[in-house]
Amino acid sequence: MSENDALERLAALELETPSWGYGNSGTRFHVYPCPGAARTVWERLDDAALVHALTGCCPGVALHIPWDRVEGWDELARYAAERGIRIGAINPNLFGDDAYRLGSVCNPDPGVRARALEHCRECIEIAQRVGSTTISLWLADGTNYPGQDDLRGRYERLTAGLTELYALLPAGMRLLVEYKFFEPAFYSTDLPDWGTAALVCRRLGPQAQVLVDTGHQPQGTNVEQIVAVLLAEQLLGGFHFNNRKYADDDLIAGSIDPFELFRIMREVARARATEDVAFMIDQSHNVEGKIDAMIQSVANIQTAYAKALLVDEARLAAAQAEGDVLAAHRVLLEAFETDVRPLLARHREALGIDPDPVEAFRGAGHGERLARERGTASVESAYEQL
Ligand code: RM4
Ligand code: MN
Ligand code: MN
Repeated sequence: MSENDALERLAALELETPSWGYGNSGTRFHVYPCPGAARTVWERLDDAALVHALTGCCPGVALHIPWDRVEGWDELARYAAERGIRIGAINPNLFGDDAYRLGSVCNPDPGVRARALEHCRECIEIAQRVGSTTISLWLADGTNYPGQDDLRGRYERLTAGLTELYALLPAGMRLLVEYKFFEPAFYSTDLPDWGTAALVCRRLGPQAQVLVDTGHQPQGTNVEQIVAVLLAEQLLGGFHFNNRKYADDDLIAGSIDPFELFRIMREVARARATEDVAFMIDQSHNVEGKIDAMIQSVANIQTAYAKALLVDEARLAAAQAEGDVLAAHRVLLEAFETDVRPLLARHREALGIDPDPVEAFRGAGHGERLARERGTASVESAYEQL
């Protein structure tokens, strides 16, 4: 692809950042408060707007309900618009309530299941109020011990609950179904993998699609192959980008394994899928800064995508057809090894932003300013945050 075509495709890539990535978060061991971290949803929107201003490609911010609940949704949507951003995916929270000890939509108690559905209904209403067309659903449902509950019974409750939820979706609204193979449940998870998520989405209908969180796969999983198959089946609804080393670590995207991110973005580039897929970041930074780490993630995803766009498709197809295994592999490596910094600098120049948005954030002293304005919040418990 020519540089100009690559620039055009790059300009079409929009990434949504998560409100929960801007507040204090930690592990179950401790939360180290970050000076200047956002304390309210309004401040989280301010930070998302700053990320957009510095990167030029993050106009959406995802909300988690009830973490981001406000009285006036119209006011919140207006507040976002005034800062040049919009509210993106609405994430129902079906794990942060005592009632959900044994699950939400798969709970053996019909009363708890009804409560979970009512929360989802409210989230759909919120989405409509703030002009969002995406509900992003992750269930923490599962069991910890063999025999704790009936696996088939739970699957029936899952499909019945999501069928009810699907029926509530207005036209034009999508339900993204996220899977994760373990945690918080350690024996079985009700939506453990892409296959189960895809089966459920097929059952529900075209408004339901799978969400691939890059940190939610067992070690060694070929994530790009999952992406390729879901794209082929028109079942890929979106991504939650982050990186992991061991589990659902939520580290900076592309920090541990940039080659994997490149391979994933290559499938996206090959399918020309940037319009139909929601590209979202799902990270929470515990020991690094919040905003610069988010910007670094955005830059890493753009870098991976730019490299993916440079794959010489004609030479690759020829090598594959000839069965020249090494030549085909080397075509991919050639793109991965290309220095795309000049290309990204051109892209950012055209937008009128700094070619290094992380340095721009740091050089302008935003971190120090926010620490002065907001101080350092005291955080009582990790459990109250994420
Ligand atoms: C989960 C999952 C969800 C996210 C929560 C906070 O592991 O990734 O997408 O909303 O964490
Ligand atoms: Mn996620
Ligand atoms: Mn996760």
